[in-house]
Amino acid sequence: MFCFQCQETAKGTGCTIKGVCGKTADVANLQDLLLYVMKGIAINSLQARELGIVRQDVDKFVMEGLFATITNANFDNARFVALVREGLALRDSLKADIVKAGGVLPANLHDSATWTADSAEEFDQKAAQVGILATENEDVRSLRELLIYGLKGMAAYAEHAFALGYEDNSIFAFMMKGLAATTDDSLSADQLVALVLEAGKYGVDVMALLDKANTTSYGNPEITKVNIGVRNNPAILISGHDLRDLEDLLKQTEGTGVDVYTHGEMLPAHYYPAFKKYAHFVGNYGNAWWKQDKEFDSFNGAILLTTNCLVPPKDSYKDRLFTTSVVGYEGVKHIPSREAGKVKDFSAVIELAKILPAPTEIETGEIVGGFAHNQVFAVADKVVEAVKSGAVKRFFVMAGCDGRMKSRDYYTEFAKALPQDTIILTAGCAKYKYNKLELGDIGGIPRVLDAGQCNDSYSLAVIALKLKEVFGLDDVNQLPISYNIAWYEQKAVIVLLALLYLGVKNIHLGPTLPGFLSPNVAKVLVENFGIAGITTVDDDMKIFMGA
Ligand code: SF4
Ligand code: SF3
Repeated sequence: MFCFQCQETAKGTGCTIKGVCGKTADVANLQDLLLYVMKGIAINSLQARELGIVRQDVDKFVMEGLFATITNANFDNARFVALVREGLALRDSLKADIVKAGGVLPANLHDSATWTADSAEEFDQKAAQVGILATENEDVRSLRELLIYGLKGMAAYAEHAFALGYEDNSIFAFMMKGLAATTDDSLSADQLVALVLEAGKYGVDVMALLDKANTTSYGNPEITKVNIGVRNNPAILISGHDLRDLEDLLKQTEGTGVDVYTHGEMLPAHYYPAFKKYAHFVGNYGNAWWKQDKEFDSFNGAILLTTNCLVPPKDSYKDRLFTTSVVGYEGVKHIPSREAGKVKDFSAVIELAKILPAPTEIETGEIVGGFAHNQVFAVADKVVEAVKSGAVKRFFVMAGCDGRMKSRDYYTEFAKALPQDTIILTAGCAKYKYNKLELGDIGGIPRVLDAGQCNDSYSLAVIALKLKEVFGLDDVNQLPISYNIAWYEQKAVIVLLALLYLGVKNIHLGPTLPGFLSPNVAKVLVENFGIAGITTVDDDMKIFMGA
């Protein structure tokens, strides 16, 4: 195996024996093979699209397949074997459609579009030849992988929008174009860089689509105090990013005596008006994903993982854990997908929850959030006035991911060290590094404004663009906003590419720069966009505050 897609990759260069995340070599290899098969599908899909053939089943397969290979989403060997088989069959039926429509399949089709097999042994053999290291030139490899990771993040957000009935053919078409491009040896490094930046455009589009899907379905997030204590009822803990799953679960638990709590990235669900009406939607339990090995233990009840980040479960709670959608783990019960027009059936989760004890309290109090674009615009006058009067000197966008590494304590210390006249704008699970600190407020504006999940980083960009307009500036970089972003997995990659597309410069990325950036590709990002890493809190503070 070789995988270097996340921030915790071994030695900062690549996991080669087993993933730091717990992914086995078998699963890593099958994920590589699935990606290879999807590249072949993409090549055929581009030709089919030219003939006017757009197959939703194919687009959906690629979207879900990309999502399934995201860090901490799926560790289930058998699931990937099945997906590879399904992918090969879909690819061949797409080819048949092309021929039926009068198209001629090119004689020199890439191997990914022609290779076929059926047995797990053949899959293993092929997987060993088509991984990341099969691309020998390190800069081409770096750019191809950067593009693929952007596509994975894009696919994740597209999937959430899709679950709510929102889709955009141009986003699917770009996924196919991007995947196919990673098989094209004739592309120059400059052409690959252009594709990576184009991914940023579709990153903006997909986050805008998801924002529309979420706010149309559930209303605009509003300022909300979220309880972090517990009640004395049996309960279900729901984690991940899928709001549709939450909606189905809340409806099915109503009146059953089972409470529902959020964990990790599901916390922002409390900010939506549509979910506030459920009296049994009690609060948020615990912190970011990587603390689940302890927090799932003390929660005592049933747990539902709707998306990443799943950590290989401990035996102490494995029997109480359920996965759904693209998430999977061998030996953990899986809730099947929703049939068209129906709700997902969570009765197995609910029935188990009923016979389990109530959660053990691990903290008490409240956290405040709900500052997505609409809510911030509602208090825009106050914000603008605070900037004009000098009460607010600078905003710090500290969105992104949390993770296990001790070096991430930097973000807690950075938040504490920020001058009192600064405000943190956050989104994603990165917030857990400072959202329980008492950082106070400035004239009633909290010093930590949480816009929501990682995909709601879009909201932060919308807010920045609005401020640019209000202050009559030509360039978003003239605003008193600094970007100190934490990353872990591939959704953060598409958020980063989206920010670059919107023209944001001088983003600091930590706790370490991606291992998949070759020195030359890193140089391109530094020279063109001012991307930088982090150093110490003191030194970085001087840079950010212009001292
Ligand atoms: Fe390693 Fe991260 Fe890949 Fe897991 S996802 S195998 S930790 S690089
Ligand atoms: Fe967190 Fe996985 Fe990235 Fe959605 S839950 S931000 S790490």
